[in-house]
Amino acid sequence: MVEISFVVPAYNEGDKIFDNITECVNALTELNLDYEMIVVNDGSQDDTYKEATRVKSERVKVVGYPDNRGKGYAILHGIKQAKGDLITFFDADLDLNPKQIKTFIEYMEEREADVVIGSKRHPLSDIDYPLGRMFFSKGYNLMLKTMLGITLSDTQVGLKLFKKEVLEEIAPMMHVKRYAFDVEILANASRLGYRIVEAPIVLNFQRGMSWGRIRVKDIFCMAVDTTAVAYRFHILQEWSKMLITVMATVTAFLAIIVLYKMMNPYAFPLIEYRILYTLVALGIFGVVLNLPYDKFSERMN
Ligand SMILES: Nc1nc2c(ncn2[C@@H]2O[C@H](COP(=O)(O)OP(=O)(O)OP(=O)(O)O)[C@@H](O)[C@H]2O)c(=O)[nH]1
Ligand SMILES: [Mg+2]
Repeated sequence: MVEISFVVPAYNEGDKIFDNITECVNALTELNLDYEMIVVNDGSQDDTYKEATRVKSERVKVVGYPDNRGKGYAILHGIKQAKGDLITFFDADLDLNPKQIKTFIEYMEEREADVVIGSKRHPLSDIDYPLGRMFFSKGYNLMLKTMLGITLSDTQVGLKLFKKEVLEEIAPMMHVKRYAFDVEILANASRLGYRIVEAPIVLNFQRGMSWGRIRVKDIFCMAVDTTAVAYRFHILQEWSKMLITVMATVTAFLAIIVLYKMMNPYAFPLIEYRILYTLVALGIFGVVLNLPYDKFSERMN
């Protein structure tokens, strides 16, 4: 049994992956950790897989599959093969120095945490990160607070440490495989009563362009995926299917009355248009809230 497994998702990281894994191996050896590293090639179109396998270390295992399925899917794939008592998600671009895991392990022990996540907003963090991204991250965090009641200051940092049993319980429940993966894991961990603690990080943004690899489409998909997570957490749990069916039926019935009244102005003289419109609008609102956002987001992914 190894002490700690590093799961490293990698997508089109061919130009850096050899150097980055080598740097990781050196850093973790220096820390004297009993570790394994599972690099998951997430259907890269470049030579990520070939470059990663150039690293000759019995502690490094490179796995993968042909099609790109998203960071979350890659991590779940890696977790299945992990043998450590602790499991770390670690981004391959090395925005974060792997040695920081030492602080995370200390935080886990000292604060009796089940999960330790890095936070750009921790008072002890040292951040070199584009302003636009910082702004976006703050906005996203506000969205999480409103929609999911998540009070963590930052869910998106590419270094997270979990006790194995947390992931054993949560991994089979995961729906999101791409954009809101971290949020879904943390929301589940918190719902199940696991203790999540935030740790400081030193972050050096490595991607040249100020927005890194994030595109407008990614921001849109992230909002959809996050809505899907919130949908599963609140609406799905609180509203029964029967209520949705009744609401849709009543709304359809009222809409028919409105149409009928439009064609026959003297029909139902006691029922006012105002009331009918309000009820139909409320009904539509209720039905829209209950649309299967999770199916939609799965298809987008
Ligand atoms: N963008 C992206 N990254 C993936 C994917 N699958 C795995 N990854 C890996 O997930 C990690 C995080 O992805 P990044 O593109 O760095 O995401 P980010 O850190 O939010 O964005 P940047 O600031 O541009 O680095 C990296 O190790 C990627 O190689 C994928 O489908 N898309
Ligand atoms: Mg990155």
